[in-house]
Amino acid sequence: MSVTTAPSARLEPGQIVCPYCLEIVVYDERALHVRNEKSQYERLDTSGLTNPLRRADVLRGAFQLCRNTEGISQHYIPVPYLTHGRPLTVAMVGTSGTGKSHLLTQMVAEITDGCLAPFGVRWQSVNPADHSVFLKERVAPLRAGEQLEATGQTPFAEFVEALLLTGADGQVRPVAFFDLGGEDLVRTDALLRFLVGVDALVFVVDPLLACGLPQLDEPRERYRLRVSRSDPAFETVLDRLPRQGAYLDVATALVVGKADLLRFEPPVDRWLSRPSTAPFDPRAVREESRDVYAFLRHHAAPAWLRPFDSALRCTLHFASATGGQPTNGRFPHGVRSRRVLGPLLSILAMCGLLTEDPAHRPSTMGM
Ligand SMILES: Nc1nc2c(ncn2[C@@H]2O[C@H](COP(=O)(O)OP(=O)(O)OP(=O)(O)O)[C@@H](O)[C@H]2O)c(=O)[nH]1
Ligand SMILES: [Mg+2]
Ligand SMILES: [Zn+2]
Repeated sequence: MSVTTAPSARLEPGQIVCPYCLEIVVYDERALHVRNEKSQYERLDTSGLTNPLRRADVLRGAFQLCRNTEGISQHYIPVPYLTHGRPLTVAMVGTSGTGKSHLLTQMVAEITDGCLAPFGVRWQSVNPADHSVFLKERVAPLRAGEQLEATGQTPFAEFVEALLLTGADGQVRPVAFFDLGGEDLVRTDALLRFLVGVDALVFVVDPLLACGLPQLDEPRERYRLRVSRSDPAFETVLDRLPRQGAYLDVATALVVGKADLLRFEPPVDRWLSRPSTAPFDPRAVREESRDVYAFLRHHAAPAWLRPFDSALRCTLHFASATGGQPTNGRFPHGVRSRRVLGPLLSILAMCGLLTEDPAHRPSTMGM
């Protein structure tokens, strides 16, 4: 029985939920805008766009003004997000410093490196200008060994990157990633309203906060951290989301991040050294989920597993975004991610993007 219905459940063909205010939006050429060099939005008059190639190119970089501004500031949605099928929104969850931004950056970097191709998934950007900013400001510095800055607080929760993914069945879906700072994720006001319409969640467990293992004491002291019984961002987000009866019906991945810190610890060592191989293997995902579950049961307080206990569909993963610890804001030995694609593949599988035949889309997956 449904207690609260997610907005996407009420949609008719052609309708999309605004990723920001959750009102239903229909593509409307009279509300289009383009961004000028000063990053201001200007009205776009499409009546003169008679050349089909130029028209397609202009629309690819255009935005639609969302008509709803009740309790929320004026916002614009990229046109390709509205014109390529049902979007999939993904939010990173975890308290400040757990490694959400590094993990997301490496996931996107692997997608744009073509790592989803063996799984039958192709990509294109949703907005070419925003995508190139993401590559320039996040992917390139991180790959050059620079640590990314903490995500600051924001008055408006915007997705940081969005890609058009063509699934194995040939269907295109816009996939948008939200990456808020940990401090914003514990807010209970309108800023986090977008979470109510989110399709997938990636909960990032920081082993420095979750696991009392003695080999983590040295880095824990260096960062002045303490082992905690739970993550406040997990709690707030889980509390905010609508449920299907007792459970959240949102594709969920729980990731033990910074797994390089645990690389000598069985079974983490075994998983970290395994490359992700195509085709997608649900059995291997179940095995890894079981190992992560057992690992957290043994080394962390029970509340760290709450996302798994709360979600109908949840897989568990070990991943390292950087492959090692930073020193003075840099990764002196370079940055080498491990298994960052695993949680993303699992979410894409849960949302049907890895299945060639739509009739065989998985409705449930996980343990
Ligand atoms: N050892 C190790 N450190 C990591 C890894 N990923 C991130 N870090 C470090 O963890 C710290 C926080 O990383 P962020 O990605 O900024 O964390 P965040 O969750 O986005 O934090 P907020 O934006 O403040 O919410 C930084 O010092 C990173 O260098 C990893 O895979 N391994
Ligand atoms: Mg961040
Ligand atoms: Zn809106």
